Amino acid sequence: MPAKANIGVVGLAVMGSNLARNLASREGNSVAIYNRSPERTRELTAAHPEAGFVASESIEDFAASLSKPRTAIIMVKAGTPTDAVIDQLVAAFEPGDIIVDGGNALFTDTIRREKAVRETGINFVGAGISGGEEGALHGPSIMPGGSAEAWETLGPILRSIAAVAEGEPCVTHVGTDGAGHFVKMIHNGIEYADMQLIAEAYDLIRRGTGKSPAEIADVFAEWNKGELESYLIEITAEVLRQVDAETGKPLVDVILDQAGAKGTGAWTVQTALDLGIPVSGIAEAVFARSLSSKPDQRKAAADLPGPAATWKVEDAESFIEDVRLALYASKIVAYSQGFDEIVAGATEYGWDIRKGEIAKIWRGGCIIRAQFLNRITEAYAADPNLVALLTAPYFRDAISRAQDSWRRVVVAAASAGIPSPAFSSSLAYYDGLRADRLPAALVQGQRDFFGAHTYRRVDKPGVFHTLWSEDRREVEIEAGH
Ligand code: NBP
Repeated sequence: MPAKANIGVVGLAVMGSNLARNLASREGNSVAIYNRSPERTRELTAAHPEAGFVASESIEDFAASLSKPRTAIIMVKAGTPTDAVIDQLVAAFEPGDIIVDGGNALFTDTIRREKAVRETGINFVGAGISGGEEGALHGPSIMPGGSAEAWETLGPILRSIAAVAEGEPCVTHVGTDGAGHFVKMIHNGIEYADMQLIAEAYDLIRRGTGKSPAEIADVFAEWNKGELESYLIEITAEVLRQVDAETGKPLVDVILDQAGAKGTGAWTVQTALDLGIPVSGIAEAVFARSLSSKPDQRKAAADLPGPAATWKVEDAESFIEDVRLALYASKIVAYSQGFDEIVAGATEYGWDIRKGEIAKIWRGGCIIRAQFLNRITEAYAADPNLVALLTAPYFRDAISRAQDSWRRVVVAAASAGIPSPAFSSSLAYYDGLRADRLPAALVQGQRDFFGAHTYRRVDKPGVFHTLWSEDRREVEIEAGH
């Protein structure tokens, strides 16, 4: 009888295989593996004898190959495949065992699954895992939810495989049931915004200065040495430098300009709408991908009038610096909005999420890893109840430095007819937030006019309705407190 494994992986496509290899490479782990189609299991075992996998071709054998409490990470396609595997594991496992879903589940599915599995006495943990296939192999950022009891067993295992940033593993117990997948969803939403902002910056620089993609790659490489330092800025330089082997053109000019999406950005926005949280930067990023992927509409609209395409800035160097600052300010807005959604989700679902810890575990392994996450951790350490991230002293200063540039860039883009939905919506959000008075007063008036929705007054407490069509008197509906 071979020695039992302390951890198992179910689902051996790219993510599961890499995660299993990562687990096997860490001191003290013995890894059991199982996949629905046994060919994948055999291939992985044969390709990586050094991993010493304990391979099974039935879920029963897989369960029997694990030491107790049995702990298995599911890495299958999100949705019904995940439910199917959970059902199989629940049948094969015992109370006290731990089932981890490491796929990209919708957090409400995780809440539902956790509740159902808990009733059997088995622990269920929804764990967001970010970093793509490279991260899974070398060290992802991991966002586990679930019970404190499950975390006791799982914590050391996940710490052993997570990315390390400044000496600390990029994993923390985020909160109960769906908290981990919720935070992973927000991570992805911020990732959408970050990518769109970078794309807008590239587009404006290219059209405004006439620089080539390779020259703009140098600009991004330079930016990556400063406050914008991040994985996405780094890879942007690499993508822009790439030349297409077939045509000799910059690869970015050969790639069809229709961006795909797998849904986590849309989930972030849908959830934000339910929670009433404005995440306009993220929403514009999701919509920009949708717009790009409407070739028929784009073709039909291609001859609609707009400014001539001959726009060039006078001073390329100062424009590029303006774009850099506009990008930084808009990025602060995207993170601030993302953290607002985390706070609202935590309140709605009863999670005790430590915001500073979330920023910390995003510093390594994941797609949005960035130098400035340290500033977010510091901001929440200084004031755990910070009402809006962008009002923290560091970010307030950064936006003060950036705002003139930000406005110039948005004006230039609008005048030149270049779409910059994420830059401009972030600026509008910023101006909305800091406004002394908003035209929401007029909206309330309209609502009261057609729907008797009432309004409150600036000069006295209470709830009021105006008798618009009769004698235009105001009546008090409820006494103020
Ligand atoms: P896929 O999402 O492509 O799923 C393929 C795996 O699901 C295979 O192991 C397949 O088994 C299994 N599977 C399916 Br499909 N239906 C099944 C069923 N009814 N019962 C049992 N197994 C079933 O794999 P992936 O790209 O490695 O991603 C795995 C998870 O990680 C997903 O939830 C994904 O969203 C998430 N994720 C992916 C990335 C990424 O960069 N790819 C990043 C972060 C998270 P088979 O071999 O028998 O068909």
